[in-house]
Amino acid sequence: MKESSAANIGEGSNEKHVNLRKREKQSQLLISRQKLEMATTCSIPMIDLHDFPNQSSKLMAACEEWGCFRLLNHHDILPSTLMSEMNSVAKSLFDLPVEIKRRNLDVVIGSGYTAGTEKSPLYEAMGMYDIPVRYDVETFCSQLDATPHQREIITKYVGAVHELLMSIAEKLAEGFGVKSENIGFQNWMFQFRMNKYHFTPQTVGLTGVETHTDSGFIYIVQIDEGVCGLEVMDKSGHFIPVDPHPGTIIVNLGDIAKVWSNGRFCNVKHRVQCKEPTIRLSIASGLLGPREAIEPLAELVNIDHPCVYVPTTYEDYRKFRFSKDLQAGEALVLQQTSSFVN
Ligand SMILES: O=C(O)CCC(=O)C(=O)O
Repeated sequence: MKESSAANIGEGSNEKHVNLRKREKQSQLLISRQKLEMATTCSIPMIDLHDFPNQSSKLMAACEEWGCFRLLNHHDILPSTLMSEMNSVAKSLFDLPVEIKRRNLDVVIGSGYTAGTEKSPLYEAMGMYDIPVRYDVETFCSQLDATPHQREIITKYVGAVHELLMSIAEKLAEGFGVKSENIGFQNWMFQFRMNKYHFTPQTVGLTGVETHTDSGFIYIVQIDEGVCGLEVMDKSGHFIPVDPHPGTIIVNLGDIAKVWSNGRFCNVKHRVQCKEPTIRLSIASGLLGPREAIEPLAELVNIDHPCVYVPTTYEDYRKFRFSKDLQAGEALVLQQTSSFVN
């Protein structure tokens, strides 16, 4: 009796195991097919926000293979009118006298107003770091003498883009079978940055921003509707242009996404090249990481996949990367656990 019931239990669990393996195989096959499709079309993947959970495996494949994608159907959260209004506000804020723009002070190195550095002479930027804890929209607007209309647009935009980042982060957690409520993305640090590239006929062919990875988790980049220039590096080391595509927005994964996913996600290398003799604007908003230590998701660490990175806080990692002047993800190699260091 005991034996037979043990045998029945064994049969049932065996069947479950076979089904599980079958499903795992099917989803691996699907991801491989999607990776192949992406590699052969030579353009970054497109993810439709309206088509979840159907697009979940496509999203995960995009994050593993490219570390970036175009997002479609995000307008319920971030309407296109708000995006173009924000673009106009950014344009007019960059037109302010430099002594006003300089009031946008750094919270950490490089987070506030910056213009024409030795490495990036064509680049100018303004931003808020760790909103709303260490730099809030009100302070930013007051320092820049923003009009009531500009304040309204910036406030709405920052709120919408944060909501969109939450929605993407949630889908990434779900893709790993993890409940996003347990992660607390809401409390993660959040940054907003407006970029201006002073491109002229003389600068065509030059670099606007050097090859780099983003240090945080995920970034939404609104690129100038009419001006090309952004390029992302594919797995083979070639730069692929990411030109404006109406109705879409770019999402990039940074170094913290690679840590969080225990090395599975790609922290995309990217740069901005001057391709047209025209001023170019972009607006980047990033979910950076938790205030406490970040380490690989426990669900992704097991005997076959040991923990790749030592725990660190986002800010310590950011400082470390900056102090070593390793801006293209190389600093992450120095954060690997002893089992990964040669
Ligand atoms: O301007 C762009 O298109 C991209 C900006 C960028 O590289 C960044 O925000 O990290």
